[in-house]
Amino acid sequence: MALIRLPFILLLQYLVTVTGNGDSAYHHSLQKDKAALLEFKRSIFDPNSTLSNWEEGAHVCNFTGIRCDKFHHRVVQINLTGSKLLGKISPFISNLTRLHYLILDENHFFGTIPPELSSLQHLQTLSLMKNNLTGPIPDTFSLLTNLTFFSVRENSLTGSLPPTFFSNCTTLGQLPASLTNVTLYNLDVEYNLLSGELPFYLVGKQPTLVFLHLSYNNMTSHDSNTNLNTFFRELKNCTDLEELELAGMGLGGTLPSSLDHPNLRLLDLQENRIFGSIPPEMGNLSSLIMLNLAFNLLNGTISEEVTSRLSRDNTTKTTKVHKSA
Ligand SMILES: *[C@@H]1O[C@H](CO)[C@@H](O)[C@H](O)[C@H]1NC(C)=O
Ligand SMILES: *[C@@H]1O[C@H](CO)[C@@H](O)[C@H](O)[C@H]1NC(C)=O
Ligand SMILES: *[C@@H]1O[C@H](CO)[C@@H](O)[C@H](O)[C@H]1NC(C)=O
Ligand SMILES: *[C@@H]1O[C@H](CO)[C@@H](O)[C@H](O)[C@H]1NC(C)=O
Ligand SMILES: *[C@@H]1O[C@H](CO)[C@@H](O)[C@H](O)[C@H]1NC(C)=O
Ligand SMILES: *[C@@H]1O[C@H](CO)[C@@H](O)[C@H](O)[C@H]1NC(C)=O
Ligand SMILES: *[C@@H]1O[C@H](CO)[C@@H](O)[C@H](O)[C@H]1NC(C)=O
Ligand SMILES: *[C@@H]1O[C@H](CO)[C@@H](O)[C@H](O)[C@H]1NC(C)=O
Ligand SMILES: *[C@@H]1O[C@H](CO)[C@@H](O)[C@H](O)[C@H]1NC(C)=O
Ligand SMILES: *[C@@H]1O[C@H](CO)[C@@H](O)[C@H](O)[C@H]1NC(C)=O
Ligand SMILES: *[C@@H]1O[C@H](CO)[C@@H](O)[C@H](O)[C@H]1NC(C)=O
Ligand SMILES: CC(=O)N[C@H]1CO[C@H](CO)[C@@H](O)[C@@H]1O
Repeated sequence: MALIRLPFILLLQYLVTVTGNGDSAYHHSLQKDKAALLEFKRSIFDPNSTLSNWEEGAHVCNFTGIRCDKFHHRVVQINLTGSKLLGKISPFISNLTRLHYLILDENHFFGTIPPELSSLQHLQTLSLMKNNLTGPIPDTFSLLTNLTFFSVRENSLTGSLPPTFFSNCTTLGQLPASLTNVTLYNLDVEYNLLSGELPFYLVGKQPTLVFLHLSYNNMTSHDSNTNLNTFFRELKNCTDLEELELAGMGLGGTLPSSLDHPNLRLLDLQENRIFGSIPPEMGNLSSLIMLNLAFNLLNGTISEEVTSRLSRDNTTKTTKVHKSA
């Protein structure tokens, strides 16, 4: 009998062991998420006690600003918008490997963006707007292939947009099919100190862009700030584009003669050094409701095609077009 029973007992043991491991694996991961959040908390000053329930004794899925998946296995969201937090963003956040949303808008985070965040493979939204962050956007962010929403507007970031940003395919020669599905639709880096050339390489590879906001940085156009056509040519691939903001950068060049974005509603090019005339083809932008070309070096007149298109909406600003003698 003993000989017959033995395999059965072994089998039972095996099943118990496997099940036990599964549960404790999740428990272990959630404990790691919690430890990372407590570490994150240690590096910030929290004058409004927003994080007062972030304690060893509490359940991590009950922490203010935190959301777990429905099974309470892992933390998937951090949203601490407008919480008056002051401090550095701890690299320990990168241990929350199931995170989908990281939103720290409207706080007083300073220091650099930890490059370690690039290990958050599931990240879809990364929003750090209205803080005091400095330094570059880490090169390694090209690894965040599931990102759809990226905003760092209103910080003090420097450097240029990394050439491989969101499109780690330079080594493959051509765009792999999987990457054409990368659905980055919002890229907003406005009001920083970013320099370098307008990211023409990026827009060609991100056909899903809907909002592209680059205004008030220190970028230049192609050929030592004389050629806007390279950028606009690559931008043609972004057929879903609705908003393009490139204001306040002293960009040099002429307006492209053809702009074919059927959904473009907003085009803000004010405060640049764009010269030449305004092509009548601008009137073909059938969805355009806001065009701002103020404070440039444009001459000539705005054709009727353009004005009639835009007169539907009184927020349109095509004013201050310099007329040469
Ligand atoms: C900060 O705390 C005060 C009083 O406790 C509260 O009235 C206020 O809404 C809090 N502000 C934020 C941003 O949480
Ligand atoms: C979360 O907090 C509520 C009360 O605030 C409590 O009823 C619930 O059991 C807590 N959840 C966990 C998982 O601890
Ligand atoms: C994040 O929190 C803010 C303030 O509570 C809220 O307005 C916003 O909708 C939240 N964002 C997401 C994606 O849940
Ligand atoms: C950024 O830092 C400056 C100076 O340190 C401070 O005056 C300003 O209030 C800070 N802004 C934010 C959004 O924290
Ligand atoms: C990325 O997103 C796709 C589509 O939503 C999903 O199938 C895939 O599992 C995601 N990858 C990661 C690492 O989250
Ligand atoms: C591109 O991805 C490969 C592996 O997927 C990685 O080894 C390499 O470092 C990435 N390159 C950049 C610039 O992120
Ligand atoms: C890319 O999108 C196409 C069509 O939307 C879909 O058939 C395909 O499975 C997607 N590929 C990946 C890797 O998600
Ligand atoms: C833009 O799209 C065209 C045609 O779809 C394609 O040939 C070209 O390679 C794309 N540009 C980039 C930079 O991917
Ligand atoms: C802007 O960029 C130019 C070179 O393109 C550089 O000389 C200048 O210092 C930059 N200004 C700032 C404020 O970064
Ligand atoms: C506009 O300026 C260009 C040179 O920048 C000149 O060639 C052209 O004749 C001017 N057009 C008008 C209408 O003044
Ligand atoms: C624009 O039009 C709206 C309603 O059509 C009106 O309420 C608003 O006062 C107008 N603004 C200006 C600047 O004329
Ligand atoms: C387990 C693990 O990944 N721990 C890492 C958490 O994040 C810190 C800071 O990046 C790393 O030093 C740990 O190795």
